[in-house]
Parts: sequence; structure tokens; C-alpha cells
Amino acid sequence: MISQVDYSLYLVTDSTEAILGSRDLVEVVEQALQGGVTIVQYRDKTSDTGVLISTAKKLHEKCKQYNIPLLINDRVDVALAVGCEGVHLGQDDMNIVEARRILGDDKIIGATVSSIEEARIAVERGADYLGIGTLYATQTKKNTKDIIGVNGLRNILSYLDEAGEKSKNVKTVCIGGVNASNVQRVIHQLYAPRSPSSKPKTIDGVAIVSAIVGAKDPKSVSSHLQHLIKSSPPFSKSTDPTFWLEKNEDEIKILVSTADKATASVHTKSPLSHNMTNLVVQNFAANVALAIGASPIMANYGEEASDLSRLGGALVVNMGTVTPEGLLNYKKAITVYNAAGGPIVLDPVGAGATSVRRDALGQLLGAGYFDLIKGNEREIMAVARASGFTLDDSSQQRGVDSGDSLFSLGQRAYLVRRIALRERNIVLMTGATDVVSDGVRTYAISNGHAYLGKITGSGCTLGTTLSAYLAVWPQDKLHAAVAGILHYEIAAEYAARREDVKGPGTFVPAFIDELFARGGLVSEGKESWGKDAKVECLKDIPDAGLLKDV
Ligand code: 3NM
Repeated sequence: MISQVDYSLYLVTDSTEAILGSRDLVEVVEQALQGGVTIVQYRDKTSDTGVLISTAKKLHEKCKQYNIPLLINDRVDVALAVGCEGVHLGQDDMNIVEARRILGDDKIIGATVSSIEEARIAVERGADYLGIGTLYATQTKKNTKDIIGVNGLRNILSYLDEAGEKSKNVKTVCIGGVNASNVQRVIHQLYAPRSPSSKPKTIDGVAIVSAIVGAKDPKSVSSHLQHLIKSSPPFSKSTDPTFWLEKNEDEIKILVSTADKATASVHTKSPLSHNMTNLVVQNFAANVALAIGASPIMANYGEEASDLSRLGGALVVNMGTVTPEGLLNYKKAITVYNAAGGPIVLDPVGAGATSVRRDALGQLLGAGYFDLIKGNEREIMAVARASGFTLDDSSQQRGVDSGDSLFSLGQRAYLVRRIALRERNIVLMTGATDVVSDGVRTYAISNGHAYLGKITGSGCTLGTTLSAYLAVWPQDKLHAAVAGILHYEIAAEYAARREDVKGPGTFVPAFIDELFARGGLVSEGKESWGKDAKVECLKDIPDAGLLKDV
């Protein structure tokens, strides 16, 4: 029985005025059962024992009708009196070993944990499942010990995965601030493989209080949540990269021909490139978008994103010149683009340079899913840290220029691939040789020209270019990204070779001309990026030992 419990939509009750209001708890739970919650925990920290037992009995009757287990929070005596299926124990409640002695082996015992050490002890003491949290800050329980976020959850799951059979098999749910707007992303982000072929341990369900108990219609909210849990999120629609795990001899050929087709698609579809970008590059980014055949809009006000997200385009969140208000606007836009499945490019400009920007990056990674994250070496190092890795290198970023390379190509490939695997997206590290990966396939691209490093906004406007390519080629976002990089960097090479270009100043207009001209020729089938592309598939990337998971 215990091994068959479905933890996927775990309802934790709350009888307080702030959440339940004046409604009847048993009625609310029944509606949630009708909507599809799969397990119920009766949690009431204030009522007297008599009330607890009588309410628990009523809840148990309802749960039995739906064949759903009922657990009691904290009170082993109440669970015994009612004869329900088990208990959930917090860190300050009865020891799991004693509860087990009292309740026996066929009852479910769950434990709240917020650290690896607590998880280790709970498993050792025989917990059937762990409620891991607090995921996000919540009004429902303000005295939680730690807000551990997605990274904290991933670290505990990764520990459980490695710490032996018993830990690997323990069931897990996450708790704290989960609702319909974030449940798919949370589930998506908590599945974080360490290698392309690994099947990592992930959560078996989400535990929810206010989003169900506090809802006007607990039945429809529960059934909506159940639907979201069972379906893949709109933003994850892409080819399964494990398809490419087999050594594919024609990979570069396929890649280049896809790049040509993607360029033609940008021309025919003229996708919207919605830029929430810094003050420095707005005009240049709009011109680059137009030159490649996209349709730019520079809209930094988050309220506009809802309408814009429905137009089939993509969003660029460029964190340069970030402000607190800007951050709120980005979060609004990210939420609606994720819900609509519109691709988002994150450009964490100068992310390692100040603590404000590091913090902003952490907040953004916690607030949404990014289809592609691009940055120079130091920015990508900041991304690695914000994604929960510990990096051996502790060097600080001084400015937004990329500076000299800190890592070898192999190390860069390793970093980019690990982050992409963990975030389940595409990560691009720019430099003289760019390295881009979806966690399975990794490519090095050596096109471009030194002038790109001598003008402002060349990294930012590459982000704009990539957004247009992701919008038209969502079926393989990695190949779309490579197409965008080739378009951008090969155009720079043609521009730099022109006789009228004497330096960075004359390079800028020539570059815009060549973005326009090269893209036109390729989209008309008169040229192929293949003629100039310097792309290499990086296979067998060794563990560079730069990153620790926990
Ligand atoms: N336990 P909501 S957080 C009951 O971190 C509970 O252990 C937590 O409520 C923990 O779904 C929490 O309304 C409340 O955010 C979760």
C-alpha cells in the first residue's frame, strides 16, 4: 500500500481565517478530492484534541470515499484514534522511530526536511517520504527555517540520489509557495540531470496549502493543477536532444542546412523580438533586429508583455543597467512568456560584477525558465553559481568586457554543458570561440571578428538575433541558436573585410548592411552559411572538475 501512494498532488489543509475563511474545512477538502488531489494531510496547529479527532474522522470518511490516504500533521495520537493512513512529522515533532513503533510498518510516515543532514536522518529513521521545503517564501507558514529555493531542493534530491538505495527510493514532495503559475516550471527545473544519459531523482509530487484551500473553487483549481502536473510545460516543446546521443556523422551538415532554413524562416515570418534591454543598446538592438528580418519592439514595461507574448515572438531579458523596478518588470514578462511558451533569452550582462547583479540573476533564475542563457565567460560563471553550483574559481568580474579567457576550450565546454543540463535549456558562452550546448550536443563556433569586441552592444544584439531565431525554429532551439550565431558572426566577417571599413566606427553601419545582405542571400537560397561556418562538434567532453553540485 505504502509503495503505491500517489504523491503527485498533495493537499495540506489549513483551518485559519486567512486561508479557509468562514468555509467548512470538510467541504473544501471534498471539493479538492473531486478535483483530483491524490493525498491529504490534515494540519491544524491550534485546535483542541477533541476537535482534531472529530474533524479528522470526518475527513477520513471523505478521503475513504475517494480512496485517498489521509495523514495527520504532528499528532500520532490523533492518527491512532482515527485509524487513518499515517502522519506527517516536522523537525520538532515526535521522532520518526518512535512514531513507527507506535503506528507500525503499514502506516505512512512523512517528515519535513530543509537540509541534506535532515534528509539523511529522516531516511535513516525510516521516513516513507520527505516534504522538502521551504521552496518559496509563503504567507501560509511564516516561521519556516529556510527558504531553500529550487537550488536547495536540487541539492537535497541530488544527495538522495547518490546516498544509497534507501535514500534513492524515498518519496519526495516539495512545499512552499507552489501554485498553478509555477508548478510546471518547478517540476521541470527539479529534474536536473548530471550527465546526458542520467535519469536523476526528482520530486514525486507537490504539496500545496493556500493555492487550493484558499481558492474560491478548490475543485477546479485542483483539477487544473492536476492537468498542469501531468502535461509538459509550454516552454519545453522541442526535440528530445537525447536523439543526438548516438554519434551522428552528418551532424554539421544537418546543422548548416538547418541554419539556412532557419534564416529563411526569419525572413518569411519576421518574428517579434521583444527586447527588455539596457539603456545603452536599445537603438542598436532595434536596428539589428530589423536588419536580420525580425520585427523589434523595445518594451521594458512588464504590463505590456501579456499582449506581446501572444504574438508568436520571443523575449530578450537583458540585465544590463538593472533597477529594482526593472527586475519586477522582467519577472512579469517572464511569467507570461513562460505561460504562452514563447522563448526567452536571458543576457545576464555584467552578472558577476556587483552583488546587486548577482542577486538579480539569482532572482531571475528562480522566477522563470529561460530557453537560452548567453554570456561571456565571467557572466556564465555567475550563472553557474546562481544555478546552485560551487565553482572552484573565485575571480571577480571587473567590467562587462569579456577580457582574456580564463578557461581552456574543454573547460568551457564542460561548464556550458553542465549548466545547460541542470537548467534544461541552451547555454552559450561567447568569446573568440563561442561554445553552445543543450546539455547533450555541444558546438564550438569560431566565426566573428575582433571589431565586435570594439563596439558597444555586440553581445546584447546577438541576444536580440538569437531571440528571433528561437521564435521561428522552436523545434530545435540549439540549432536555431547556432543559426543565429552564424548569421551574426559571418556578417561581421564580411563587414570587417569591406574596403570602406576603417575601424569600429565604420564597422557598425557596414555590419548592419551585411546582416541584411547576407541574411537575404541565404534566405533566397543564393548562399549558404556552410561556406563560411567554422563549427565543430565537441564530443567526449571530460569532467573538468570545476563545478561541485552542492
Ligand atoms: N510547510 P503554501 S511551507 C505547511 O517549509 C508548510 O516545511 C512548509 O503553504 C515547510 O502552499 C508550508 O500556501 C506552507 O505556500 C505551504
